[in-house]
Amino acid sequence: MILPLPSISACCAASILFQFLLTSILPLAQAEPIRPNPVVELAPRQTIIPGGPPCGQNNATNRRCWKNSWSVDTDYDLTNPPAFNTRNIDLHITNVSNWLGPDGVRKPAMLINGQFPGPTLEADWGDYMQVNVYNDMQDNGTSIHWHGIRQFGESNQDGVNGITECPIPPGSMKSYTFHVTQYGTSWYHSHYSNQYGNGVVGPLIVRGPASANYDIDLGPYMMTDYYWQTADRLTLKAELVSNGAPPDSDNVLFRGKSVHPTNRTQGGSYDRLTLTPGKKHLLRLINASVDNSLTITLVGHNFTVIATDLVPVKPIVKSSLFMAVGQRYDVIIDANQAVANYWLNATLEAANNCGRSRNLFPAAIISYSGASTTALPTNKGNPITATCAGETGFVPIVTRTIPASQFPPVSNTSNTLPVSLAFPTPDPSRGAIFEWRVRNTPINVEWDHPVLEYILQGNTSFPGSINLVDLPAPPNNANSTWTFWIIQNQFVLPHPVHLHGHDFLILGIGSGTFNPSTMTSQLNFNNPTRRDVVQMPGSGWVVIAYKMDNPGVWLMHCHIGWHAAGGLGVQFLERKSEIKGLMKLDQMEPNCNAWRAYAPRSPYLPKKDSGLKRRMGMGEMGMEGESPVRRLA
Ligand SMILES: *[C@@H]1O[C@H](CO)[C@@H](O)[C@H](O)[C@H]1NC(C)=O
Ligand SMILES: *[C@@H]1O[C@H](CO)[C@@H](O)[C@H](O)[C@H]1NC(C)=O
Ligand SMILES: *[C@@H]1O[C@H](CO)[C@@H](O)[C@H](O)[C@H]1NC(C)=O
Ligand SMILES: *[C@@H]1O[C@H](CO)[C@@H](O)[C@H](O)[C@H]1NC(C)=O
Ligand SMILES: *[C@@H]1O[C@H](CO)[C@@H](O)[C@H](O)[C@H]1NC(C)=O
Ligand SMILES: *[C@@H]1O[C@H](CO)[C@@H](O)[C@H](O)[C@H]1NC(C)=O
Ligand SMILES: *[C@@H]1O[C@H](CO)[C@@H](O)[C@H](O)[C@H]1NC(C)=O
Ligand SMILES: *[C@@H]1O[C@H](CO)[C@@H](O)[C@H](O)[C@H]1NC(C)=O
Ligand SMILES: *[C@@H]1O[C@H](CO)[C@@H](O)[C@H](O)[C@H]1NC(C)=O
Ligand SMILES: *[C@@H]1O[C@H](CO)[C@@H](O)[C@H](O)[C@H]1NC(C)=O
Ligand SMILES: [Cu+2]
Repeated sequence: MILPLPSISACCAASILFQFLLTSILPLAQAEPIRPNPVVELAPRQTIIPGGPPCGQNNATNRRCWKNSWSVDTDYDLTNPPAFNTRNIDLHITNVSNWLGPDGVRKPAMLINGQFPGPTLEADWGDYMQVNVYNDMQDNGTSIHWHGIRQFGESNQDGVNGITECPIPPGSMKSYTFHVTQYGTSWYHSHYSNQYGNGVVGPLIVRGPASANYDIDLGPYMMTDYYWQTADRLTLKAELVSNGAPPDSDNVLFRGKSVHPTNRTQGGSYDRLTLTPGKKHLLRLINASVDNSLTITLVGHNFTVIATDLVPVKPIVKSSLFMAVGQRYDVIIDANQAVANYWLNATLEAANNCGRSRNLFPAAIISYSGASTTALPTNKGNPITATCAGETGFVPIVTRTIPASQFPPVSNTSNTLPVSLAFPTPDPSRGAIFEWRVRNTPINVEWDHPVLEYILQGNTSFPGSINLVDLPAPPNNANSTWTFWIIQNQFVLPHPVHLHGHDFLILGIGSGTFNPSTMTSQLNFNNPTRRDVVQMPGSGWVVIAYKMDNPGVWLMHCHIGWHAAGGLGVQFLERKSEIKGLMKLDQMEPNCNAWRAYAPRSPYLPKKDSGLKRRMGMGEMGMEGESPVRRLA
């Protein structure tokens, strides 16, 4: 099971041969582990001279610097430290039917290495990661996405089943190998339907420079909504129009912990994070929710934001922070108050427009070292009124400015992506369902025929149902061409929109309908907020732009699990003629073949070939007595 380190190119010819022998000798029907090889050769290792010129060591008073030559000012899209290390990690995904959750309630769960959240993946800026994902479940495929990782030239490592790969079938293993060309805080999660809502999720942090000094890196601080029923069952409830709003979460967890929402004696405990008095602490906030957006406050303290998703920004002080699903903030907390315990509160918007929880006061404890380690904070703080509006006004350190003249001509509507809601009844026995559409299409990807396999086969007959936008090649393949998208929300609910493979510039956000012929002056082309998730307002619009410099296929979707499962996604095929030359697409074939051999044996597959892809009969007899809904979330 142990692979040789994929360190430098010399290793790889032998290991490709080994791979070939392995996959050709072993019958796929036995679902033997599939082990694709590293795809991109590593740059030579660089010697680090401690304290050497020109920037200096990264230390508490010099966080802007990194490894002598690199700093927070380095344009990471153009250059980043060569691979100093290869990070090898094994992730085993299991299905546990009677798991004792952190709040004292037993429930079915899917865990990574036996834990929830999964282990924190850690790397240094520029490292090469090799993550071996073992599917140790009986009845689901899986597919792990490294949220926010640019996957530059490595689209086939993005981990999106039906787009960049086939799902990994039960009993198989897949090695993901990729570079981390940016630094900061992110997370990884399953992209197999709503599997991440069952627990297949964990933090991913990449150490690098920072735009402000801090003393202590406290690591990831993941907050997530939490449900006692499985995501598979909840997805079926959430889709039904007759059920109204999606299910309330049973709890909100902080670093995987919380008290029981209604009965403190039943179990569970508040998460406690310790601060050192007088020191500045880096905390990496992650909203890994399925549905609930949270506004975070810390009694008696402010947050100094230094990064939005993976983009370092000029430090900005906030007394509260709204976090949409999938968003991250690196913040510095100054422990300059009295030694005591303080509440960290998450407040949800009251009208249920961005989620609701049975836990009415989700909270964790921030405890100064020296304070009681058991007492609860005494100061309840002042309640805030939370909204569903995203934070704005951040200024990225590495600037991006677009010539306004590049913005598509007025009256050009081909760059508009209307997002709408429909209520079809594809299956009369269940009634009307919520169907989310982009460009009037609910995305429905083909697990057994991912887009990159179309590219491998030279097949451009993409079905309309996969909602693929084949972007025209930029003139002369220039890396500096921007593509612009007006995302127009035709319904009252906001959506956190996430793009793979790129950080986008948020040129503007507003209410009502964006009219390009009269409203272009409202857009900011001069280094606006840049990130990989934007909160699009209900009945409003957002205009984004990204640079067409990353050949591959990139999903853009709502990060609310129920909405993505209900079709809210579109995918961009970028510079398709260059993809085959950049990555070894044939490496996906053993896994795809194993998946195609497995699928007919699954009690839940294949799905009925309607818009919903639901299979009746046998599929209804699973753990939750339900069947799959849609292939992508
Ligand atoms: C941090 O690094 C800077 C620049 O290399 C150096 O001048 C300073 O003395 C270092 N500080 C500490 C506390 O080591
Ligand atoms: C709270 O939980 C305890 C321990 O499980 C149980 O004995 C008690 O009946 C519960 N109280 C309520 C009001 O449900
Ligand atoms: C996470 O995002 C969801 C959806 O946007 C939101 O409802 C929830 O309040 C967020 N959670 C936090 C802790 O910010
Ligand atoms: C938090 O920020 C506000 C507004 O900038 C300021 O008035 C307040 O003093 C700050 N609080 C702390 C504890 O630094
Ligand atoms: C913070 O959470 C605690 C515990 O749930 C609660 O008592 C307090 O009222 C909350 N404070 C705010 C400002 O939400
Ligand atoms: C809209 O813009 C695209 C590219 O930006 C261009 O190919 C197309 O011809 C334009 N259409 C109209 C109607 O101007
Ligand atoms: C191309 O893909 C389409 C849709 O999956 C399929 O029907 C067709 O047979 C494929 N063509 C070739 C030449 O493989
Ligand atoms: C675009 O960037 C790639 C990768 O850095 C480089 O190989 C290529 O030459 C660039 N293309 C142009 C036209 O500059
Ligand atoms: C999880 O375990 C239950 C009970 O053993 C089983 O019914 C279900 O099919 C399993 N699910 C997966 C994804 O393996
Ligand atoms: C995954 O397994 C669960 C049972 O654990 C089942 O309800 C669900 O339908 C399965 N999903 C797929 C797409 O196989
Ligand atoms: Cu949504």
